Amino acid sequence: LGLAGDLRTAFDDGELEVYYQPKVTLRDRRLVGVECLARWEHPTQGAVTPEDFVAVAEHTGQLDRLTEFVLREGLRRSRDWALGGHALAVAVNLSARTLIDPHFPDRVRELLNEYDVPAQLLTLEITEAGVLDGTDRPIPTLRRLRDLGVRLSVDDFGTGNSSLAHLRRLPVNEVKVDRSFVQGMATDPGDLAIVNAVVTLSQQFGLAVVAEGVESELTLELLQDIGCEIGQGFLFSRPLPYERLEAWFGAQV
Ligand code: G
Ligand code: G
Ligand code: NA
Ligand code: MN
Repeated sequence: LGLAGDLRTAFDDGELEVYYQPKVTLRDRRLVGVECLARWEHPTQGAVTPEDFVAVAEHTGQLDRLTEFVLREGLRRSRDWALGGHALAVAVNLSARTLIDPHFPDRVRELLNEYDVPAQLLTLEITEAGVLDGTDRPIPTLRRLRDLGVRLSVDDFGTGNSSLAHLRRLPVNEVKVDRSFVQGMATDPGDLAIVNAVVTLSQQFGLAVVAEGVESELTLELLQDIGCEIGQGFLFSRPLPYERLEAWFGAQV
């Protein structure tokens, strides 16, 4: 596959970039953090989707490099914001196989030290399917990350076949309700019921809940009625290059 070699060059030539999507309070749209999302603009093929290049990275031994690149970018921005007087929480997506890498927690600890960012400002997002793979293999890594003080979030929640009961046994801090349910909740009573159930139970377990894929004012109102506190979606902002994120944030205050 041509993309494999191209990805190697992409790292060296700066074709990879990180975009930042705001997470906001649903009550007053205050910025509470950003999700880091990798982007690759291929010189001839144009934008390659993250699904595609994450798969290429996994199959060509470049996954650690990709993850470290995104972590470094996010931590650098977080540190810069702290120097400017604001704490910026950053969230980075992990692949399932990173969760079974016994060296990963040490790498995270080293990077937090290098960038001098408090662990509490870093959230690692793991998909429900990745963390609940039917085995307990990811749990030691999750525990070690938690012991560092890093926050853990279960992404795309509701799409896997794990139960809310299983969620309670995981050492995680946050649940992100999958955007398919959030997008459907204004028109489909079943989706509304699912979002309601996930939000209510997560709160009873002491977990933060983020609704992803908030695209309309009506959805926002429904989420407020349910008591969901944090959201992310095109209604607030698309993922943005760092300079535009700063402008977006500047316009808020
Ligand atoms: O940004 P976008 O919606 O196109 O992202 C598509 C998918 O790619 C999402 O599921 C997102 O979590 C994933 N993704 C984006 N950046 C990264 C990354 O740096 N690492 C991993 N593993 N997945 C990522
Ligand atoms: O799987 P994950 O949650 O990491 O996916 C993140 C992706 O979701 C990003 O690539 C982002 O572009 C996309 N996304 C974020 N907000 C919205 C939204 O409101 N609507 C849609 N359709 N996609 C969104
Ligand atoms: Na994510
Ligand atoms: Mn998601």
